[in-house]
Amino acid sequence: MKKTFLATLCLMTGMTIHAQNIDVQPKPQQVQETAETIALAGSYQLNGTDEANPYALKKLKQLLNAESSDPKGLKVIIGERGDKAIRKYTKFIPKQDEGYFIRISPKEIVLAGNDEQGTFYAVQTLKQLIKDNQLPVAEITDYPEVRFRGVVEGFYGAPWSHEARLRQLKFYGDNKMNTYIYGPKDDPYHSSPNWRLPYPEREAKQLKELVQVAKENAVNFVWAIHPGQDIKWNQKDRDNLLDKFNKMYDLGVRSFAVFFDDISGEGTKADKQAELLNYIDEQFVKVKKDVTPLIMCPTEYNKSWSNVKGGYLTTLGTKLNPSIHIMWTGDRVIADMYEGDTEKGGMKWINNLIQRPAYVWWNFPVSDYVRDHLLMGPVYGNDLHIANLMSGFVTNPMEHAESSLLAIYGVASYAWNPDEYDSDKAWKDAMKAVLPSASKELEIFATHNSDLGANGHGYRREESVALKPIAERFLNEYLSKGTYQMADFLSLLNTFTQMVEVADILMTNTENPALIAEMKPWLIQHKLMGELGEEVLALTNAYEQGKAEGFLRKYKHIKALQQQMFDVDQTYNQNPYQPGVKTAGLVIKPLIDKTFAKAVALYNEKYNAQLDAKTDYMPHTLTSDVNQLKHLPLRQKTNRVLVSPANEVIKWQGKGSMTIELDKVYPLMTIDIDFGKPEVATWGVLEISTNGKDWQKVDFQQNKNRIRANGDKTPIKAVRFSNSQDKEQEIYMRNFTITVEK
Ligand code: LOG
Repeated sequence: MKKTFLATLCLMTGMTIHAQNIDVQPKPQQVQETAETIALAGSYQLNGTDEANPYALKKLKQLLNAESSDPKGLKVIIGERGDKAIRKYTKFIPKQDEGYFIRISPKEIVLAGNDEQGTFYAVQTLKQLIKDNQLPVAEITDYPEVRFRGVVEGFYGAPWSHEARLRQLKFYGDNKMNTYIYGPKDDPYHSSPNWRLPYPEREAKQLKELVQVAKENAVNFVWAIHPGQDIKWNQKDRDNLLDKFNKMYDLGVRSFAVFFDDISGEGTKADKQAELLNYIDEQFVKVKKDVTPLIMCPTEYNKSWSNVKGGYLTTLGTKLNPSIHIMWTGDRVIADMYEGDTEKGGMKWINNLIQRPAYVWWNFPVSDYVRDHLLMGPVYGNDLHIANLMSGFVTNPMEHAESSLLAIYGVASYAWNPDEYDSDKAWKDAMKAVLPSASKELEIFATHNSDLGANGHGYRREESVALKPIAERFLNEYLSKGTYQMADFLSLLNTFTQMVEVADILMTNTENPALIAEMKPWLIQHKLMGELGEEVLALTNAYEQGKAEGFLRKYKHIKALQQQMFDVDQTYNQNPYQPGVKTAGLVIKPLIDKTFAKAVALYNEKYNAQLDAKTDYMPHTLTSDVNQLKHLPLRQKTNRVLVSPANEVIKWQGKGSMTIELDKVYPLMTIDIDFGKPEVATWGVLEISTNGKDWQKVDFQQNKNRIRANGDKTPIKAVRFSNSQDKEQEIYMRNFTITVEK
């Protein structure tokens, strides 16, 4: 009501108001609109077509369905600063890179970019303005606050498919992201030792296509190389690198990056890295002329891994040519960005050291260290007022390309206009963009699939936010008094039923098959979790009503559901890192498990029974004074206990140790270790203990990187591995498996 009144008032007085009806994502910097709309004419007199950005023009023609110009049609003027057709509007065009000005009036439509990129974005905005064949009479002045916005395909695990990438590039164009950095860790031609080799024909052809499609969507395709693990600091490897870059150049690539993350040894030297980058800058970038400034990812790419006194970052800061961007993941590997200061941390801290604004590599929603989780929650946590402290902001996504689009959309919105960023709105709009036919169902699923669970990096996300207070109240009352409020019971029941419903609806959705295929294991698990919740509530109810038989019936069904969930966990998504399928782990699963345990305890007491209330849990523990080890999850597979592998280099300080304590004493079969290094025997000591207190050293054989100790069925309660010396060791946690007899 109020809105209509205001709008009418505006129309009568010719006054304009801030965006009310216009709903464009990322949110434009300035919108002036009236309540008036114009109907799309069907025929258009196109002006500026000979000078305007051809890709923008192509999109415009598709959008208006106007292949050719009609002198009697509605006047549409398109172009960028300097073009004849839009000269009259120059003073309205914002001076910012990629900025644009749009005017929609009954007389004409003006799409004026500050540069070619800007014109393209003007068309993208126009596309979002069309509703029911109408356009609002309005003016928009817009530009991004962060210069480079996009995605770094930089995770470990299966690289995205060619089809997935094509779809991504279009999505970036639609959402005004201008950067795609290609750097999947598991592409052998990106990393050691094969970075020196050219791509085989098929891959080369696909990359060429990606570069072209990126161009059509106003996205810079940046090809990254990851040579640090085995690079030699000599002319030969310089030539190898430039040969490779030249091959990529021939495929059309005009933007390049060099990554030195997650390496150890010679390759980590700052002065050598800087020399190489400057060499590429001078011998390649500056020579080619049409190549954009280099991007590099340092070895000390986050504060917790950097040793300021060691001088690594300062060396890069002083030696690297000023045009070269330096990437940064924040205070930790997985971290959110904030202003900070030069003393303690944050953007100001790093910028001071590297003498330029950092190029942010945001490690969300990447899930390569929590592969059993799907991260579909909203984008939040980054400061909204630090755009001027960064040169770029790219997100590292999940190996699940479609599912990552929710977060990518949020990042697109954040990086364009951070001051106006609305996390919840961007998240909901993303779901409408990704799965319009079932966005509500997707929202419910995503609400419960946001957190990462306990993990080595300590990064967590909110989950099941609306349900949390209800779950807490229910649990408090039920655990302490065995009672609950009916209203809470009913809202929990409603939530569980909804989980079942949305899982079914999404599983059969055909609108976005790639998305549904990625989500499938989690949808199956989600449905089971909903059913489990329903039945656990029914169990509490049966107890309360004194129905012992009904209780036992529900109990049996619950056990069967738990078994099915375990089977799903053991069957789907069986990667060697964090295999399995976890869902709703932050609020809902603990709620269900604790309620179940309490109901069973009440029953056992009343009927003097001994029903087992165990839900799945990890009975063994890992402790360590090595920071990067202490949060690594354990896994149990029949008769084996394993430490989850980590992707990055682990700095194992002198005298540091790691202990795995089992729930009880078992006969030891073998201990298998792979630290990715051959010389472990010179510093490492392996010990076992029958009681967790007294230790006995065990011998092991080493074959290249693999270590094995035979247990001869010695009874063990705990295993310990220590760095016996004072010197820090750099290792990879590839494998640590204790096999026992069960
Ligand atoms: C890697 C990255 C990986 C991410 C999350 C950077 C700069 N490098 O710990 O490839 O996807 O963390 O696991 C990294 O973040 N290493």
